[in-house]
Amino acid sequence: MTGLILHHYDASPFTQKALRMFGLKQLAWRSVETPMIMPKPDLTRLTGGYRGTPVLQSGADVYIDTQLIARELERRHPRPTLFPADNRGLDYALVKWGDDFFQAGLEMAINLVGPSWDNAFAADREALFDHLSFARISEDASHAITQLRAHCALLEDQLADGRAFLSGDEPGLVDIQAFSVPWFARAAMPVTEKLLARFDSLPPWEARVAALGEGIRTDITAAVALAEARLGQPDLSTNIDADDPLGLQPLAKVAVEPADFSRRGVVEGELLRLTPLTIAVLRRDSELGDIVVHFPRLGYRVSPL
Ligand SMILES: N[C@@H](CCC(=O)N[C@@H](CS)C(=O)NCC(=O)O)C(=O)O
Repeated sequence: MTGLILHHYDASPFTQKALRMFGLKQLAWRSVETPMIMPKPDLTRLTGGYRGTPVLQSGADVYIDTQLIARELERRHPRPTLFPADNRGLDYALVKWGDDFFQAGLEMAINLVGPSWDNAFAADREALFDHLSFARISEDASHAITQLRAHCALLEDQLADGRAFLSGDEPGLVDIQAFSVPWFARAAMPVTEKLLARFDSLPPWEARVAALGEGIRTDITAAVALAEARLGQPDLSTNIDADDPLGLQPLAKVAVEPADFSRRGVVEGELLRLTPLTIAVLRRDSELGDIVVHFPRLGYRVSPL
């Protein structure tokens, strides 16, 4: 069986993106609930060290990051498309805008909700987001809130002509990207309602994106997912872009890690495929056998070992 399995917890804004992708495409998928903090032994057994949320699995293929999850779902299930206005490159580029938007929400949450986090959760997030000084972040609280509001003002502008979705009549990846931050801000921080009170087009648009749903979910255990990884047969072909600036050879030993805003873990393996937009690495796991871990290129660092 090589159906889609998502490793996640629902409170994550990035999980919400994956759920709306399943919803837009009306896909059936299976859910493994992960812990919100380390340790996550089942997830890191599968990924080889990546601990972020969410992670998509299909047999012995593991897809890291919602950017790549979008790409893989679109490849497997092209209709309905995530790109209704045919702006594929631009819409993927907006993933980076989505990350900036998330940063504003994150800094706001650390300020407003952080003081009520229990010690274990606070310590985990401080290690994860080590580019932010938790002790000093309150000095910049108002600034973070202005940034969140500015991003929301862009959405309000885009929706001001009465369109249903950001690109027009149909929902797409760009709506899913943008939706997750106001969703999280409203859910976690009551002050958000007042901050966004003047942005009238946002709530009905948010409701339309939420109404995409999550496709058809079935809960399973991590043991079932790991058993499928053990039985799976990933594609072991190699394909390295001859013009790639890193000049790596097929099966070179590499480490891959996020080069963006959080320390979500390093994965070591043998390089199978490397293109301008994707990375695939083979892990030979003592319990699971051959696992191929796929990453987006944008925002991920590949280092020779
Ligand atoms: N660029 C990644 C970001 C994922 C991310 O930062 N997820 C957060 C959850 S919202 C996370 O990993 N938190 C720590 C954890 O779940 O262990 C993606 O799009 O998937």
